[in-house]
Order: sequence, then structure tokens, then C-alpha cells
Amino acid sequence: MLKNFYTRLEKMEKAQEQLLQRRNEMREDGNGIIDRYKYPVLTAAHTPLHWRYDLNRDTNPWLMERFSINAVLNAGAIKLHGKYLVVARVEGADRKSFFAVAESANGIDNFRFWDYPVQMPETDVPDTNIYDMRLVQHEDGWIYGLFCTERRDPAAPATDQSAAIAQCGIARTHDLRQWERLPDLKTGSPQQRNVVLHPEFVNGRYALYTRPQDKFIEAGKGGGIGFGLCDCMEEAVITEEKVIDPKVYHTVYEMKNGLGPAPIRTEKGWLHLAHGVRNTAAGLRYVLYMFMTSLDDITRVIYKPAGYFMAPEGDERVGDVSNVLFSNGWIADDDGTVYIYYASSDTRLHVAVSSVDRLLDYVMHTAPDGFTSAASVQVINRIIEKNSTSTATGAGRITGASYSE
Ligand code: M1P
Repeated sequence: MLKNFYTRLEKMEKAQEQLLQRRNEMREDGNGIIDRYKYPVLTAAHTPLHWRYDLNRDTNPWLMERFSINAVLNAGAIKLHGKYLVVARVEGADRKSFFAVAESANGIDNFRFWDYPVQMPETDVPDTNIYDMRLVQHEDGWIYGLFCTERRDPAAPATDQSAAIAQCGIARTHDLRQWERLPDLKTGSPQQRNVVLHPEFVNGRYALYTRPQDKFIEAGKGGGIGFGLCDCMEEAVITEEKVIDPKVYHTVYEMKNGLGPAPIRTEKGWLHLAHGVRNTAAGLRYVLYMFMTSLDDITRVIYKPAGYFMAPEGDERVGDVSNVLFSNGWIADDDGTVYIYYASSDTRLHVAVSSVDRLLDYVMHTAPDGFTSAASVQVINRIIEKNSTSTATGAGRITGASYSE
């Protein structure tokens, strides 16, 4: 038994080290807008063995897993002191999520969790479950982490053990190690998820993107991306919430949507990444889409390409909650590279890479949704027309068969 303990432990350590040291490779099938990487950057298997196993052979002679990790997903992201850091949502086999920081030197591979997960301080009403942190380096000097705090609905009868209330939890830090918990955000909405702090003051006030919702899953009369201002973060209250990006019939955000990470400031406007949800016969489908808001009025959407920016592909399609892509973290590097951290099917975390220039080109030069099939065909026809008249290299290549009498 003793021999077996050490042999297995050695094997497990070796296998994990190989996983952590594996170089990631850019896939070669990019669409010009983004490049995906071959391997997920974080999975349950990346979590430290010393979180999951009691490594003392006297108290754990079978080398049993004492705490199982189910998934590593939706991560906030930030670059600090030259390191690419993600605050991942780690979910145990007990279904509870918590936050844990993992760091990498290049943003695409060799992510390693810090020794301890984040011990998030509580408010007076303890959180049952916390998840999906948006990290924001605010111009007030703090790094804020806004996340979803979920608790059982106190009004639900004992027969209903699934009714929950989601609200926005707020914490701040300077180093991702020591966190100061602030009171939860107060808004008029019975449910609030996907709340994001804008990195700059707006008229001296804190600006937040919200997602008002009537029920825990169903948006009801809410469901768009909202916006509101508050005077301070120590007692954050939004009295007026305005929807700036509503859900719309027969789009990829027909059922609900929510902002992803905090927007990136560019010289043309604020770049936003969001998720849109629609219902299908196979259940909800979550995809990512982008839009841009004006620098003068951050509530005004000035560009919004039709449809999705990224949707689940290949292995990404399957997991605990299949057919889901979700992103709440990206990093715009000094050289213009943008690292997009996205989770697939609520199971694992990936990275895709683009640049501010490419994203601006995508957002500003991709046709907006025409909301009808006929409008979509017109967009294609305009592209074909351009290709048949253009003399630029690479164009004028219309080789398909055409109908003639
Ligand atoms: O399961 C998909 C996602 O569902 C929720 O997102 P939303 O609030 O937009 O419905 C969140 O629980 C999210 O964590 C999860 O990935």
C-alpha cells in the first residue's frame, strides 16, 4: 500500500507537470478576426494536487481524492507586473464555485494556479455560490472584482429548493491576494448577473453595465445590457437603469444577453464583448458577439456586426452545459494584442488571440444585422459585386457555376 501510494503520487505529479508545461499552439484555421489555440489554458486537471489530495500517507493511505474539482471556467483577466493573470471560476464536485488566480508569463500557456484559492470575504448575508468575476483596473486606483453572488430565494417554499436570487457582489484589491468585500450592488432588478464596472469615471461617477432580469434563468421583461451610474462603490446604488443593448427577436441575443469583460478603450470607441443567448430544441445556445460604443456617450452603440463573433466549435460544444461559449475576461496588451479568455460549455477555459486593429476592423466593417433573410442576401450580394469589379490581388475570383438559359 505504501509503495503504491508513492508510485501513484509520482505518476500523478509527473502527468500534471507535463500538462502544465505543455506548449500551446495557435490553430491554423483562423478566420482573420481571431486565432484560437489548440489546447484549453485551464481545466479541472490543472488545479493543484495539494488542493484535492491529502498527501500524507498516514491519514490518506489510499491516496484518495478528498476534494474533487468539476470544472474551471469563466475567468476575469488582467495583466499585472508583466504577468497574465486570470481569476477563474473553479467549481467543485459539490457544485460550489470559488475564485482562484492562475498566472502565465505569455498569456497562452503554462498557466499555474497560486497555492491557495481566493478566500472571498462575505457580507452579512453569506453567499451560497459566487462566480464569473469581471476584473477592472479602475482609474480610482483599485482593482475591482464584480461577480455574481447567488443565494436561495428566502420567499421560496420548502418544496422549492432551486429558486435562487442572483445579485452583484463587489470586492476590491491591489494585488488579487487581499480582497476587501463591499456591500452588494443595489438596483431595482429582482435578479442581477453579468454586472461590469466601466474603467473610467463618467461625470465623476462610477458607471456600471448591468443585466436586469426577472427570474434566475428567464429574462422576463429584463434581459438586455443595462447601464447605470452610482456615486460610490462603498455603498453602490443604481437608481436609474437604462438598457443600451436590448434583446431582439430572431437574433443570437433573442432570449437574453450580458456584457463580458470591461470594454477596451480605442481611438474609435469602446470595444465590447458580450454573450447572447437564444433557445433551441436542444436547449439554450450561448455565443459571443461584439459592439462598439461612442467615446462621447458611452451608452450609444455606434457599431454592431450582425450575428456572433465566436460560437462553440468542435470539442467546445460539449460539456456540463453544452453549446455554450462565455467570456468575462480579456487583456489588451501594450503592443495591441488582445487575449480573449473564453470558456466552453461551462467546463474549461480557452484563449483566442486578436488585436485591437483587427477587432476594430471587424466591428466597423462587418455589416450590421438587417433582421431579415432578404437583408442578409443583400449583404452577400454587395460582397460578390465588390469581388467581381475589384482588380486588387486576391479578388475577382468568382469561379462558381451560374445559371443561364
Ligand atoms: O450556463 C451558461 C451561463 O449561464 C449564466 O449566464 P447568464 O446569466 O447570461 O444566463 C451564468 O451562470 C454563466 O456562469 C454560465 O456560463
